[in-house]
Amino acid sequence: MDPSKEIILYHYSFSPYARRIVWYLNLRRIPYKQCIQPPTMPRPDISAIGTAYRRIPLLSIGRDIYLDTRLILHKLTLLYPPSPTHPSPDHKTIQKLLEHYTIDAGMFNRASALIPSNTPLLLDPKFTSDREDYSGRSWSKENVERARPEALVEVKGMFEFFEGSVLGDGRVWVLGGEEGEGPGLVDVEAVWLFSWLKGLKGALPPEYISAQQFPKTFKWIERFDGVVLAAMKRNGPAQKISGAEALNAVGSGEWAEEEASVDEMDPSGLRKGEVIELWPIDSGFSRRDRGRLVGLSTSEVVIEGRTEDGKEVRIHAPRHGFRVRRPKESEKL
Ligand SMILES: N[C@@H](CCC(=O)N[C@@H](CS)C(=O)NCC(=O)O)C(=O)O
Repeated sequence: MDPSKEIILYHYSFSPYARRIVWYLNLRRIPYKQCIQPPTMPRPDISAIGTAYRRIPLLSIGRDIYLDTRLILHKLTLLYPPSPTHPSPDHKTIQKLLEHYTIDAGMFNRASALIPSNTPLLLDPKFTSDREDYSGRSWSKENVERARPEALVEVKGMFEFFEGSVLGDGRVWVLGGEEGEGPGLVDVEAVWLFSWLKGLKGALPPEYISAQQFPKTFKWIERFDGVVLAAMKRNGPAQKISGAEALNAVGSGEWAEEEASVDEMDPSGLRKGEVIELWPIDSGFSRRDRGRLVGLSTSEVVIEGRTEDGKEVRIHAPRHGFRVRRPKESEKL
């Protein structure tokens, strides 16, 4: 790895979103370091590199900081095109549709509603009040239990869709292929919620959702988990670094990519160089990033930021799922 463009993943191990990135990096043999974060706020290592974003994971490459797994996966695919060193059997169209299905169509929210209400974390008021700030909804025991039946029905529908349609002809991976070829990004997009729920004790009632009813889907999850485990063994664990080390690497890093441009035709009317705010609109919306606009397109918004020790960074967010606007007059600093 070029030390000036070091990849650092900020995450905690039980985040299903972070696993999308961990798996992808390992399957494609892309070296990275990890800066482990606490499961709840505050996260001073992250604010130190210049962003108010609270969701996990987050990735820095040199002094570029990428928010949201959708943009992270997209950037990694661009920065590491398929090659013998970084193999990748990918299919953009299906991958994009699966990304919308698992994230935007609400499957993640349904899956997270299956975390059993007696899980130690859900009994910890520090955790539940943190997640209320993140999601804007109540995480009380009653609410968690009330949401469960409907979520179970939706999740069973997801199993049925995979068992009958996606994997219905007995294929090994979502796009077919041979077992030895390994899974692609498409499988990562498809499997992460299944794999999470399968490993989450008490999430799936066996009389309703199990390998008996969904043999192909369960086999595919096990196949995928096995390949990822083997890849992680082969690559060895990513080096863990402290927040101070991560801050130093970001501040002394190179730009991972050239400065983007601002689309003059963008209906927002925003112009390069003006101060704007950006924040996610589906969760983690109470915290906003503010900085000079550097890049704006249909796929991405980029602003300038500063690390806590004054080094310039660029913060990249996907356009989809984020709001971008001029700060209101009353809110200007
Ligand atoms: N759309 C985001 C969602 C990320 C997300 O919701 N991550 C969860 C962890 S799995 C999170 O940030 N939870 C609240 C927290 O950890 O503060 C992405 O694709 O990265």
